[in-house]
Amino acid sequence: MVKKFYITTAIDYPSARPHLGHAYEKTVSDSLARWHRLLGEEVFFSTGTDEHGLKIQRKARQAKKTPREFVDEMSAEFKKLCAEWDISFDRFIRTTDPDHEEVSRKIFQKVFDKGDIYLGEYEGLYCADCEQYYLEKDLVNGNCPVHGTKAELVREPSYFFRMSKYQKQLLDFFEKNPGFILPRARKAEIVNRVKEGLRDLSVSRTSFSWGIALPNDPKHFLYVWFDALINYVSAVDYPKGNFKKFWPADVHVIGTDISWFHCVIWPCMLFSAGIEPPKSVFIHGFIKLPSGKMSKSKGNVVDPLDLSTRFGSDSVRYFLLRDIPFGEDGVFEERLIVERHNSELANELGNLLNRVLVLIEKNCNGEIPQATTDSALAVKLNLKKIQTNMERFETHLALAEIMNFVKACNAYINEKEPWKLTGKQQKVLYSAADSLRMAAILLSPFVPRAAGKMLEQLGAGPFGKNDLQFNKLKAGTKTKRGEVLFKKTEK
Ligand code: ME8
Repeated sequence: MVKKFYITTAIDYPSARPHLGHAYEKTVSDSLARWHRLLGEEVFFSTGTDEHGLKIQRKARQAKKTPREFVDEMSAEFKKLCAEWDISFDRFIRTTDPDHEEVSRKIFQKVFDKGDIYLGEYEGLYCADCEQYYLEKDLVNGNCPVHGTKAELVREPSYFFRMSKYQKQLLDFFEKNPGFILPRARKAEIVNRVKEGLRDLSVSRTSFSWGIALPNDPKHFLYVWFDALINYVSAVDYPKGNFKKFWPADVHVIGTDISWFHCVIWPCMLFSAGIEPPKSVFIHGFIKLPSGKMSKSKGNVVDPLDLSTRFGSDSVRYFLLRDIPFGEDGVFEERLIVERHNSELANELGNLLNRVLVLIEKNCNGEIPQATTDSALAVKLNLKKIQTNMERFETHLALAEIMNFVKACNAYINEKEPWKLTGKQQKVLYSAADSLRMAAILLSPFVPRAAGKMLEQLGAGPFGKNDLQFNKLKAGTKTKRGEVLFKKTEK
C-alpha cells in the first residue's frame, strides 16, 4: 500500500501582507512535502488563511473595506507568496470557504451533543491581535506580552468548552505518544503547564459578527481559534473523502507562539468530537533580525515577495533551510543570503554543472558518455543519513549532507583533472554527470527551480523514487547546457 503523508502549516492571519515568518514556515513544510512525494508517497499539503474574528473585522474597518473585500485582497497576497516561492500546496484553505464553515458548525455541534458546551459569562483581558485572553499576571504593565498593546477588558455572555475535563486524557495521550510534541525538548514545558490544570475555554463571542454563527444560538459567533484549528480536518473534507485517506495528519508545522493551541486545545477538541488527534506537532523557531523581533510597530517587517524578486526564490529558500536549524530561532540578514548564494549555489553547485557540461561538449560531443559511476565517488553520498534526517524533520542536516556530496563531486573533478585525460575521460565525466543528477533530485525539495534546470541540462527526464540510485543517467543522451544556474551577486 502506498504510504500517506499529510502535512499542514498554520493558517495565517491575513490582517496584513505576508511576512518572512510566514514564508519560512511554508518553505520548510514545502520541502518536507516534496521530499515525501519524491519517495513515492501520497502527500497532502495544506496551507491557507485564518480570516474571521475581531482583528480582521477591525483591520477591514480601518481600510474602509468590508471584511469580505479585505480578506479577499489579503488572502490573494498569501497565494501570490505561495506561487512565487514554489509552495506546492494541495489545498489553500480559507476559513471563509463554505465547506470549512459547515465543518466547523458540525464539529461544534458534536462537542455540544457530547455535553461539553455550556453557557456562562466571560470577563477577561483580551488582546485582539493575538485573539486570546490573558491573565492579569501574564500582562506587562497591562499590555499584551506579544504585541505590547493594551489588553481590553471584555465582559460578555459566552459558551464554554469543558476543556478541564480532558486534562487526564491529554496527559495520558502525551505519555503514550512521546513523539507528539516535536522537537522533544519543547515537550516538558507544555506538559508541566497542563499538569497545573486546564481551564474551560470560552468559545463564542457576541462582540463581533465576522465569524461563524453557532448552530444552537446564532447571536453567538465561534471563537476564531476554535474555527481556525478545525481547518486541519476541513481541508481534507471531514468526515469523508480525503479525511478518510489522510487523517490523522502526520504533522502540523507551527511557530512557538501558538504551541498551546495546537498541543493542548486542539487535541482536547478532537477528544470531545471523537476524532483521533494528529500524529505530531512540530514547533519551529522564530525568524528575528539582528536588532531583535520583526514588528509592524518598529516598521522592520521583512517582505518575502521583495526578497524573492531581488535574490530569486531558490536562493532565499536555500538560505532559510540551510542556515536555520529547524526547530531553533534564526537571525535574518540579507548578507547571509548573498554569502550562501555565492559560495554554495553559484560556486559549488552552478560552477560544477557548468564545468561538467563544457567538458562533455568538448570531449564527448555533448552526449552523456558510456560508463558507470566511479564507486569512489558514489560512496561519498550518504543517502541513508539524508533519509533519516528528513524523517526526523532535520531538514537543515539533510541539506548540509547533500551539499557535502556536491563538494565531494567538486573535489573528485579537481583530483581526476579530466581535461588532461585525453581519450580516457568517459568514466570521470559520466560519474560527475550522474552524481549531479542524483544531487539535483535530492535538492529538488529545497531548490525546486534550480533542480529542474539541472536535470534538463543533463538531459535527464522526469524522475521518481527509482531514479534515486546511481547509473541511471542514459548514455548517448544529448546534454543541453543553458544559462548559468546562479549568477554571482554583489548585492
Ligand atoms: O497565529 N518567524 O497566524 P499568524 C517564524 N492564524 N514564524 C513566525 C513568525 C516569525 N517571525 N511570525 C509568525 C496565527 N510566525 C493563526 C494561526 S493555525 C490554526 C492559526 C508563524 O499569521 C506563527 O508562529 O500570526 C504561525 O505558526 C504562523 O506564522 C502564522 O502566524
